[in-house]
Amino acid sequence: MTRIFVYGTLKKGQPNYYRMFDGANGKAQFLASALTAERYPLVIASKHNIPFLLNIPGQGRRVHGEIYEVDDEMLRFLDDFEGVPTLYQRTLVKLEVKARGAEGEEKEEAPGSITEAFVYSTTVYQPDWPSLPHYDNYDAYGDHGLEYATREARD
Ligand code: PCA
Repeated sequence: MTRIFVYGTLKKGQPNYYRMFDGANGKAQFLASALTAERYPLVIASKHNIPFLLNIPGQGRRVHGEIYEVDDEMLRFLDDFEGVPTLYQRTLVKLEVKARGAEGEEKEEAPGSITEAFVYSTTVYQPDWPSLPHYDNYDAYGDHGLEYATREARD
């Protein structure tokens, strides 16, 4: 089992959430909501309006998201879906737990505690991306108006 922190389209209510709960892809279980211990630029970029957490700690804002525990099958599915290692790289990130789910009974998921999980971040980006607007809580349907192009909608 592996813990991943999702901050983009995989969060609850976002366009790719259902993929984590499609049994054909493996298993996922919600552990806790959390935010990054450090600041990172979270930008919406590319012609598909994809959210990217740029791996530049200390710039941007602390980013809110959700921690899930996934099995090896789901981890392989997500790595493939997120285009690891070209589009994103899966890196470890330090997190501050906000609230845990009913299942998150381990001590390390207590609110306020610092924990660690994998995140899909990137060091592969266009020179202007760091100066795009920085978000702290991605919402594909937010008033930024940058509509996310689902995988199926891309040409
Ligand atoms: N999917 C991953 C990375 C960005 C995205 O849209 C996530 O939600 O964390």
